[in-house]
Amino acid sequence: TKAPVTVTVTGAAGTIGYAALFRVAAGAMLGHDQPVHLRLLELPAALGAAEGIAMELDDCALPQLASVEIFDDPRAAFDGVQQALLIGAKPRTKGMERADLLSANAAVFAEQGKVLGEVAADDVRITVVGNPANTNAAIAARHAPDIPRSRFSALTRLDHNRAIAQLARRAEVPVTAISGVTIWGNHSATQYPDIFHVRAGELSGEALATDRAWLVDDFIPTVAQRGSAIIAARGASSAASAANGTIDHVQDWALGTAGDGWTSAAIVSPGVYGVPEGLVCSFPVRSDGTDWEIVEGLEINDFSRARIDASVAELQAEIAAVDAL
Ligand code: NAX
Repeated sequence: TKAPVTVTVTGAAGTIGYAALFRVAAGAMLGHDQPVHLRLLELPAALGAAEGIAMELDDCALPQLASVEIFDDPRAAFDGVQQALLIGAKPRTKGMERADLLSANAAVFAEQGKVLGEVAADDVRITVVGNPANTNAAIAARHAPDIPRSRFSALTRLDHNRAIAQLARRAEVPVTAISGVTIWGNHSATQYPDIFHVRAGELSGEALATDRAWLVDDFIPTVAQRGSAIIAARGASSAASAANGTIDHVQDWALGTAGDGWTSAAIVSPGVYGVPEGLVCSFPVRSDGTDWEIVEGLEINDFSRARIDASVAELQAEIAAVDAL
Protein backbone atom coordinates (compact mmCIF):
# COMPACT_ATOMS: atom_id res chain seq x y z
CA THR A 1 0.00 0.00 0.00
CA LYS A 2 1.11 3.54 -0.81
CA ALA A 3 1.90 6.25 1.76
CA PRO A 4 -0.92 8.81 1.97
CA VAL A 5 -0.52 12.13 0.11
CA THR A 6 -1.38 15.27 2.08
CA VAL A 7 -3.84 17.46 0.18
CA THR A 8 -4.86 20.89 1.53
CA VAL A 9 -7.94 22.55 0.05
CA THR A 10 -8.52 26.24 0.83
CA GLY A 11 -12.04 27.62 0.53
CA ALA A 12 -13.10 24.07 1.33
CA ALA A 13 -16.64 25.04 2.33
CA GLY A 14 -17.25 27.05 -0.84
CA THR A 15 -19.14 25.72 -3.85
CA ILE A 16 -16.06 24.55 -5.76
CA GLY A 17 -14.58 23.05 -2.60
CA TYR A 18 -17.77 21.09 -1.94
CA ALA A 19 -17.79 19.77 -5.50
CA ALA A 20 -14.09 18.85 -5.41
CA LEU A 21 -13.56 17.28 -1.99
CA PHE A 22 -15.65 14.15 -2.43
CA ARG A 23 -14.02 13.28 -5.75
CA VAL A 24 -10.54 13.93 -4.37
CA ALA A 25 -11.35 11.72 -1.37
CA ALA A 26 -12.73 9.02 -3.68
CA GLY A 27 -9.47 8.80 -5.66
CA ALA A 28 -10.50 10.66 -8.83
CA MET A 29 -7.52 13.01 -8.57
CA LEU A 30 -4.49 11.00 -7.47
CA GLY A 31 -5.69 7.48 -8.22
CA HIS A 32 -8.02 4.92 -6.69
CA ASP A 33 -5.08 3.17 -5.02
CA GLN A 34 -3.67 6.36 -3.46
CA PRO A 35 -4.65 7.18 0.15
CA VAL A 36 -5.04 10.88 0.99
CA HIS A 37 -4.90 13.00 4.12
CA LEU A 38 -7.38 15.82 3.52
CA ARG A 39 -6.86 19.22 5.14
CA LEU A 40 -9.68 21.74 4.88
CA LEU A 41 -8.69 25.41 5.33
CA GLU A 42 -11.47 27.95 5.81
CA LEU A 43 -12.13 31.37 7.24
CA PRO A 44 -13.34 31.24 10.87
CA ALA A 45 -16.92 32.09 9.79
CA ALA A 46 -17.08 28.98 7.58
CA LEU A 47 -15.62 26.46 10.05
CA GLY A 48 -19.09 25.16 10.95
CA ALA A 49 -19.82 24.45 7.31
CA ALA A 50 -16.43 22.72 7.01
CA GLU A 51 -17.35 20.54 10.02
CA GLY A 52 -20.49 19.48 8.20
CA ILE A 53 -18.50 18.58 5.08
CA ALA A 54 -16.07 16.56 7.19
CA MET A 55 -19.05 14.67 8.65
CA GLU A 56 -20.32 13.92 5.15
CA LEU A 57 -16.85 12.78 4.07
CA ASP A 58 -16.86 10.36 7.04
CA ASP A 59 -20.27 9.14 5.96
CA CYS A 60 -18.96 8.10 2.55
CA ALA A 61 -16.69 5.51 4.22
CA LEU A 62 -14.18 6.01 1.42
CA PRO A 63 -11.39 3.39 1.44
CA GLN A 64 -8.60 5.82 0.45
CA LEU A 65 -9.54 8.66 2.80
CA ALA A 66 -6.90 8.33 5.53
CA SER A 67 -7.95 11.43 7.53
CA VAL A 68 -9.87 14.72 7.41
CA GLU A 69 -8.80 17.75 9.43
CA ILE A 70 -10.17 21.29 9.58
CA PHE A 71 -8.13 24.49 10.02
CA ASP A 72 -8.49 28.25 10.07
CA ASP A 73 -4.72 28.73 10.41
CA PRO A 74 -2.79 28.47 7.11
CA ARG A 75 0.45 27.49 8.89
CA ALA A 76 -1.14 24.41 10.42
CA ALA A 77 -3.14 23.58 7.27
CA PHE A 78 -0.06 23.75 5.01
CA ASP A 79 2.35 21.94 7.35
CA GLY A 80 3.80 19.12 5.21
CA VAL A 81 1.34 19.72 2.36
CA GLN A 82 2.12 17.97 -0.94
CA GLN A 83 -0.84 19.08 -3.06
CA ALA A 84 -2.14 22.57 -2.23
CA LEU A 85 -5.40 23.51 -3.95
CA LEU A 86 -5.82 27.24 -3.36
CA ILE A 87 -9.50 27.70 -4.15
CA GLY A 88 -10.52 30.23 -1.49
CA ALA A 89 -10.25 33.89 -2.44
CA LYS A 90 -11.93 37.19 -1.65
CA PRO A 91 -14.90 37.62 -3.95
CA ARG A 92 -15.60 40.88 -5.73
CA THR A 93 -18.30 42.70 -3.80
CA LYS A 94 -20.57 45.54 -4.80
CA GLY A 95 -18.77 48.78 -5.51
CA MET A 96 -15.35 47.12 -5.47
CA GLU A 97 -12.96 48.23 -8.20
CA ARG A 98 -10.79 45.67 -9.97
CA ALA A 99 -7.72 47.20 -8.31
CA ASP A 100 -9.33 46.65 -4.88
CA LEU A 101 -9.97 43.01 -5.73
CA LEU A 102 -6.38 42.58 -6.92
CA SER A 103 -4.89 44.13 -3.79
CA ALA A 104 -7.20 42.28 -1.36
CA ASN A 105 -6.23 38.97 -2.92
CA ALA A 106 -2.57 39.92 -3.31
CA ALA A 107 -2.40 40.23 0.48
CA VAL A 108 -4.00 36.78 0.98
CA PHE A 109 -1.79 35.03 -1.58
CA ALA A 110 1.39 36.78 -0.41
CA GLU A 111 0.73 35.41 3.07
CA GLN A 112 -0.19 31.92 1.84
CA GLY A 113 2.90 31.84 -0.42
CA LYS A 114 5.13 32.84 2.47
CA VAL A 115 3.67 30.19 4.77
CA LEU A 116 3.88 27.51 2.08
CA GLY A 117 7.56 28.39 1.63
CA GLU A 118 8.10 27.83 5.34
CA VAL A 119 6.12 24.68 6.07
CA ALA A 120 5.13 22.80 2.87
CA ALA A 121 6.67 19.43 1.99
CA ASP A 122 9.75 19.43 -0.29
CA ASP A 123 7.69 17.96 -3.13
CA VAL A 124 4.77 20.43 -2.82
CA ARG A 125 2.70 21.27 -5.92
CA ILE A 126 0.48 24.35 -5.78
CA THR A 127 -2.61 24.95 -7.91
CA VAL A 128 -4.33 28.33 -7.66
CA VAL A 129 -8.02 28.41 -8.58
CA GLY A 130 -9.18 31.51 -6.67
CA ASN A 131 -9.38 34.60 -8.86
CA PRO A 132 -7.57 36.52 -10.21
CA ALA A 133 -5.88 33.10 -10.41
CA ASN A 134 -2.83 33.86 -12.58
CA THR A 135 -1.77 36.92 -10.63
CA ASN A 136 -2.55 35.28 -7.28
CA ALA A 137 -0.19 32.46 -8.27
CA ALA A 138 2.50 34.93 -9.36
CA ILE A 139 2.25 36.71 -5.99
CA ALA A 140 2.38 33.45 -4.02
CA ALA A 141 5.45 32.32 -6.00
CA ARG A 142 7.24 35.62 -5.34
CA HIS A 143 6.75 35.19 -1.60
CA ALA A 144 8.09 31.64 -1.51
CA PRO A 145 11.65 32.00 -2.81
CA ASP A 146 12.60 28.55 -1.46
CA ILE A 147 9.96 26.73 -3.53
CA PRO A 148 11.00 26.20 -7.17
CA ARG A 149 8.95 28.36 -9.57
CA SER A 150 7.90 25.24 -11.44
CA ARG A 151 5.76 24.13 -8.47
CA PHE A 152 3.26 26.99 -8.89
CA SER A 153 0.38 26.89 -11.33
CA ALA A 154 -3.00 28.47 -11.92
CA LEU A 155 -6.04 26.76 -13.34
CA THR A 156 -6.94 27.19 -17.04
CA ARG A 157 -8.00 23.56 -17.44
CA LEU A 158 -11.67 24.49 -17.14
CA ASP A 159 -11.22 26.84 -20.12
CA HIS A 160 -9.32 24.09 -21.97
CA ASN A 161 -12.12 21.59 -21.34
CA ARG A 162 -14.72 24.15 -22.43
CA ALA A 163 -12.82 24.58 -25.73
CA ILE A 164 -12.70 20.80 -26.27
CA ALA A 165 -16.45 20.52 -25.72
CA GLN A 166 -17.21 23.34 -28.18
CA LEU A 167 -14.87 21.83 -30.82
CA ALA A 168 -16.36 18.36 -30.45
CA ARG A 169 -19.81 19.79 -31.04
CA ARG A 170 -18.67 21.84 -34.04
CA ALA A 171 -16.78 18.94 -35.69
CA GLU A 172 -19.46 16.42 -34.68
CA VAL A 173 -16.92 14.08 -33.07
CA PRO A 174 -16.59 12.73 -29.52
CA VAL A 175 -14.49 14.78 -27.09
CA THR A 176 -11.91 11.98 -27.17
CA ALA A 177 -11.24 12.79 -30.87
CA ILE A 178 -10.06 16.34 -30.01
CA SER A 179 -6.38 17.08 -29.40
CA GLY A 180 -3.95 20.00 -29.72
CA VAL A 181 -6.07 22.70 -28.04
CA THR A 182 -4.20 25.46 -26.20
CA ILE A 183 -5.48 28.16 -23.87
CA TRP A 184 -3.00 31.06 -23.86
CA GLY A 185 -2.77 33.95 -21.42
CA ASN A 186 -4.93 34.94 -18.47
CA HIS A 187 -7.90 33.07 -16.96
CA SER A 188 -10.19 35.97 -17.88
CA ALA A 189 -12.18 37.19 -20.86
CA THR A 190 -8.90 38.00 -22.67
CA GLN A 191 -7.78 34.36 -22.71
CA TYR A 192 -7.08 32.99 -26.19
CA PRO A 193 -8.27 29.48 -27.08
CA ASP A 194 -5.97 28.50 -30.00
CA ILE A 195 -7.28 25.90 -32.46
CA PHE A 196 -4.59 26.21 -35.14
CA HIS A 197 -2.83 23.00 -33.97
CA VAL A 198 -6.01 21.06 -33.29
CA ARG A 199 -7.02 17.64 -34.63
CA ALA A 200 -10.76 17.07 -34.48
CA GLY A 201 -11.26 13.57 -35.84
CA GLU A 202 -10.61 13.88 -39.61
CA LEU A 203 -10.62 17.68 -39.47
CA SER A 204 -7.72 20.02 -38.72
CA GLY A 205 -8.04 23.18 -36.66
CA GLU A 206 -6.74 25.11 -39.69
CA ALA A 207 -9.70 23.83 -41.69
CA LEU A 208 -12.17 24.74 -38.92
CA ALA A 209 -10.56 28.20 -38.68
CA THR A 210 -11.23 29.00 -42.36
CA ASP A 211 -14.72 29.95 -41.13
CA ARG A 212 -13.40 33.12 -39.48
CA ALA A 213 -16.87 34.37 -38.56
CA TRP A 214 -17.45 31.20 -36.50
CA LEU A 215 -13.98 31.42 -34.93
CA VAL A 216 -14.12 35.12 -34.03
CA ASP A 217 -17.81 35.64 -33.25
CA ASP A 218 -18.79 32.24 -31.88
CA PHE A 219 -16.02 29.89 -30.72
CA ILE A 220 -13.60 32.31 -29.02
CA PRO A 221 -16.25 34.36 -27.16
CA THR A 222 -18.21 31.24 -26.19
CA VAL A 223 -15.13 29.76 -24.51
CA ALA A 224 -13.83 33.02 -23.03
CA GLN A 225 -17.20 34.15 -21.66
CA ARG A 226 -18.55 30.77 -20.63
CA GLY A 227 -18.24 31.65 -16.94
CA SER A 228 -20.63 34.60 -17.37
CA ALA A 229 -23.05 32.45 -19.40
CA ILE A 230 -23.14 29.88 -16.57
CA ILE A 231 -23.85 32.60 -14.00
CA ALA A 232 -26.66 33.99 -16.18
CA ALA A 233 -28.22 30.54 -16.63
CA ARG A 234 -27.63 28.97 -13.21
CA GLY A 235 -27.67 32.03 -11.00
CA ALA A 236 -24.36 30.86 -9.54
CA SER A 237 -20.85 30.51 -10.92
CA SER A 238 -19.32 27.32 -12.33
CA ALA A 239 -18.67 24.92 -9.50
CA ALA A 240 -18.77 21.24 -10.52
CA SER A 241 -17.02 21.97 -13.82
CA ALA A 242 -14.40 24.09 -12.04
CA ALA A 243 -13.84 21.27 -9.53
CA ASN A 244 -13.57 18.82 -12.43
CA GLY A 245 -10.99 21.03 -14.17
CA THR A 246 -8.97 21.26 -10.96
CA ILE A 247 -8.97 17.48 -10.58
CA ASP A 248 -7.94 16.98 -14.25
CA HIS A 249 -5.14 19.54 -13.81
CA VAL A 250 -3.65 17.93 -10.69
CA GLN A 251 -4.11 14.42 -12.08
CA ASP A 252 -2.18 15.25 -15.26
CA TRP A 253 0.51 17.06 -13.30
CA ALA A 254 0.97 14.32 -10.68
CA LEU A 255 0.42 11.22 -12.82
CA GLY A 256 1.59 12.56 -16.22
CA THR A 257 -0.09 13.47 -19.51
CA ALA A 258 -0.67 10.70 -22.06
CA GLY A 259 1.64 10.24 -25.07
CA ASP A 260 2.80 13.35 -26.91
CA GLY A 261 -0.49 15.17 -26.39
CA TRP A 262 -0.77 18.30 -24.29
CA THR A 263 -3.11 20.26 -22.09
CA SER A 264 -3.23 23.86 -20.84
CA ALA A 265 -2.06 25.24 -17.51
CA ALA A 266 -0.91 28.65 -16.32
CA ILE A 267 2.67 28.43 -15.08
CA VAL A 268 5.51 30.84 -14.39
CA SER A 269 6.85 31.94 -17.78
CA PRO A 270 10.52 31.18 -18.38
CA GLY A 271 10.37 33.82 -21.15
CA VAL A 272 9.16 31.70 -24.09
CA TYR A 273 6.58 32.43 -26.82
CA GLY A 274 7.10 36.17 -26.25
CA VAL A 275 5.71 35.99 -22.69
CA PRO A 276 7.88 37.97 -20.24
CA GLU A 277 9.64 35.94 -17.56
CA GLY A 278 7.82 35.70 -14.22
CA LEU A 279 4.24 36.21 -15.46
CA VAL A 280 1.94 33.28 -14.70
CA CYS A 281 0.57 32.65 -18.17
CA SER A 282 -1.37 29.76 -19.68
CA PHE A 283 0.70 27.67 -22.12
CA PRO A 284 0.48 24.32 -23.90
CA VAL A 285 2.01 21.93 -21.35
CA ARG A 286 2.70 18.27 -20.73
CA SER A 287 3.87 16.50 -17.59
CA ASP A 288 6.03 13.45 -16.95
CA GLY A 289 4.46 13.13 -13.51
CA THR A 290 6.82 15.55 -11.80
CA ASP A 291 6.92 18.94 -13.55
CA TRP A 292 4.99 20.79 -16.22
CA GLU A 293 7.01 21.22 -19.40
CA ILE A 294 5.98 23.82 -22.00
CA VAL A 295 5.43 22.35 -25.48
CA GLU A 296 7.85 24.43 -27.54
CA GLY A 297 8.16 25.09 -31.24
CA LEU A 298 4.48 25.57 -32.10
CA GLU A 299 4.04 28.01 -34.94
CA ILE A 300 2.15 31.13 -33.87
CA ASN A 301 0.44 32.93 -36.75
CA ASP A 302 -0.42 36.65 -36.77
CA PHE A 303 -4.02 35.97 -35.73
CA SER A 304 -2.84 34.09 -32.63
CA ARG A 305 0.06 36.46 -31.88
CA ALA A 306 -2.21 39.49 -31.54
CA ARG A 307 -4.56 37.68 -29.17
CA ILE A 308 -1.80 36.17 -27.01
CA ASP A 309 -0.17 39.62 -26.77
CA ALA A 310 -3.44 41.22 -25.65
CA SER A 311 -3.91 38.70 -22.82
CA VAL A 312 -0.25 38.98 -21.77
CA ALA A 313 -0.65 42.78 -21.66
CA GLU A 314 -3.54 42.28 -19.21
CA LEU A 315 -1.36 40.02 -17.03
CA GLN A 316 1.35 42.71 -16.99
CA ALA A 317 -1.23 45.34 -16.04
CA GLU A 318 -2.48 43.16 -13.15
CA ILE A 319 1.01 42.74 -11.70
CA ALA A 320 1.71 46.45 -12.20
CA ALA A 321 -1.52 47.33 -10.37
CA VAL A 322 -0.51 45.12 -7.44
CA ASP A 323 3.01 46.56 -7.38
CA ALA A 324 1.61 50.09 -7.36
CA LEU A 325 -0.38 49.45 -4.17
P1 NAX B 1 -17.35 30.52 -2.83
O1 NAX B 1 -17.53 31.95 -2.47
O2 NAX B 1 -18.50 29.60 -2.90
O3 NAX B 1 -16.28 29.86 -1.83
C1 NAX B 1 -15.10 30.47 -1.48
C2 NAX B 1 -14.72 29.96 -0.10
O4 NAX B 1 -13.41 30.40 0.18
C3 NAX B 1 -15.63 30.48 1.01
O5 NAX B 1 -16.12 29.40 1.77
C4 NAX B 1 -14.71 31.37 1.86
O6 NAX B 1 -15.01 31.33 3.22
C5 NAX B 1 -13.34 30.76 1.54
N1 NAX B 1 -12.21 31.68 1.69
C6 NAX B 1 -12.11 32.97 1.30
N2 NAX B 1 -10.91 33.46 1.61
C7 NAX B 1 -10.21 32.45 2.19
C8 NAX B 1 -8.91 32.35 2.73
N3 NAX B 1 -8.08 33.40 2.75
N4 NAX B 1 -8.53 31.16 3.24
C9 NAX B 1 -9.36 30.10 3.24
N5 NAX B 1 -10.62 30.15 2.76
C10 NAX B 1 -11.03 31.31 2.23
O7 NAX B 1 -16.56 30.56 -4.22
P2 NAX B 1 -16.37 29.39 -5.29
O8 NAX B 1 -17.50 29.42 -6.25
O9 NAX B 1 -16.04 28.12 -4.61
O10 NAX B 1 -15.10 29.94 -6.09
C11 NAX B 1 -13.83 30.00 -5.49
C12 NAX B 1 -12.87 30.79 -6.36
O11 NAX B 1 -12.68 30.16 -7.62
C13 NAX B 1 -13.35 32.21 -6.69
O12 NAX B 1 -12.26 33.11 -6.54
C14 NAX B 1 -13.74 32.10 -8.15
O13 NAX B 1 -13.67 33.34 -8.82
C15 NAX B 1 -12.71 31.12 -8.65
N6 NAX B 1 -12.97 30.44 -9.93
C16 NAX B 1 -11.91 30.12 -10.70
C17 NAX B 1 -12.03 29.39 -11.87
C18 NAX B 1 -10.83 29.04 -12.69
O14 NAX B 1 -11.01 28.39 -13.72
N7 NAX B 1 -9.61 29.42 -12.33
C19 NAX B 1 -13.35 28.98 -12.38
C20 NAX B 1 -14.42 28.99 -11.33
C21 NAX B 1 -14.34 30.10 -10.32
O15 NAX B 1 -14.89 31.26 -10.88
